[in-house]
Amino acid sequence: MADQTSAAAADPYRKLGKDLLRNIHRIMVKARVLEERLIKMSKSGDGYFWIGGPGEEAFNVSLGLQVKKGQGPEFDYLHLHYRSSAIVLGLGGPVIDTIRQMRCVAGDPYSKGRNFVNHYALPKWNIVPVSPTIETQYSTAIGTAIAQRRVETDAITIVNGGDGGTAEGDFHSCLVWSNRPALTLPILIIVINNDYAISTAAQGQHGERNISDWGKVFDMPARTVNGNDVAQSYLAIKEALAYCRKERKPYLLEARTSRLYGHSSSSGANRIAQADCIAEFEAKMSERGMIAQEEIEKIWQENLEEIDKAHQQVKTEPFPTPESIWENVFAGPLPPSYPTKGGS
Ligand SMILES: Cc1ncc(C[n+]2csc(CCOP(=O)(O)OP(=O)(O)O)c2C)c(N)n1
Repeated sequence: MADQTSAAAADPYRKLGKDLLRNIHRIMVKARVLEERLIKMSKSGDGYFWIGGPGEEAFNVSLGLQVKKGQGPEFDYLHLHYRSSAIVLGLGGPVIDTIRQMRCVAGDPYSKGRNFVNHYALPKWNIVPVSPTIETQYSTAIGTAIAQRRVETDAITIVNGGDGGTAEGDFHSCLVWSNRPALTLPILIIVINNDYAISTAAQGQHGERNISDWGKVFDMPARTVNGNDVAQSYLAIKEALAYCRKERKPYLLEARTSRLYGHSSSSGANRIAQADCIAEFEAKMSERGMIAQEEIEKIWQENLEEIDKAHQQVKTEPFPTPESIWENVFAGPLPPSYPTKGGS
């Protein structure tokens, strides 16, 4: 009996508690329903290219909920990649704005209808523009982290990206710059390892056993976790954030996840038989009596209705005008001397 009681007390799911877990679950479902709608839009011609994060919800929602969100160096900076919708929903971002970016309407607040879907940019929450060029976010992260060393704050810089991209120099620049003893940087360096870079399998690239092993070179804290597991993800993120906030040093966190619809619409975006973090989470919550089957079904239904409504709304919204291409760019309109179509 005593053993059973101590086992229950040690259970990370019980430690996190029913209210938090139910909140995480609701946002994970929202993220999945949103991504599946985006895929449908891409396939039905109601949007264009799709790339996103189905399979990363357990880790990403757990992260989004723990960010210190706001604008300026006293808040966390986010240098994200294109599979981060569940992080933004975890922060409280509305689903309709991602649908706006998918349909490329003028009201898309992240790029005014000009960028790929899931390419967020949001000054009010320090979300630095997501780049389709992979891995550059690990370089820009250095800049905001240096700024955060110059002010009295516990805020940090958070960067995420994929396993394939770690072959590029930007990831290693981030490790080098954040570990200089003269000015260590408060960066949570995240790598989401889904085993593939488009169609290149991990064995085709990685000689290191774990990507987190790169941390050994710098004698920095580093860990690999099961990113499909909510409790493991949430607690690992909590520990890593606390370390970076207090020590003003970097932490390398690798999360192993699924990639449930393949790389992008370019590879078909069809469902793949891999571990599904939401199904696994629902089973764990049910086993512990934290949620009933009817409630689970209701949450899926409510989210479907919310997405439907948002999608219908976005279909009524205008596309950007051709002239607006010159808005929000560093360069002004073309000089009069520039040869235009049919001109000299
Ligand atoms: C600098 C650069 N090189 C190549 C590409 C083409 N590209 C787009 S996504 C991708 C794979 C990235 O794989 P990974 O880093 O594992 O992230 P995942 O897509 O699996 O999340 C590549 C090579 C690119 N966008 N940018």
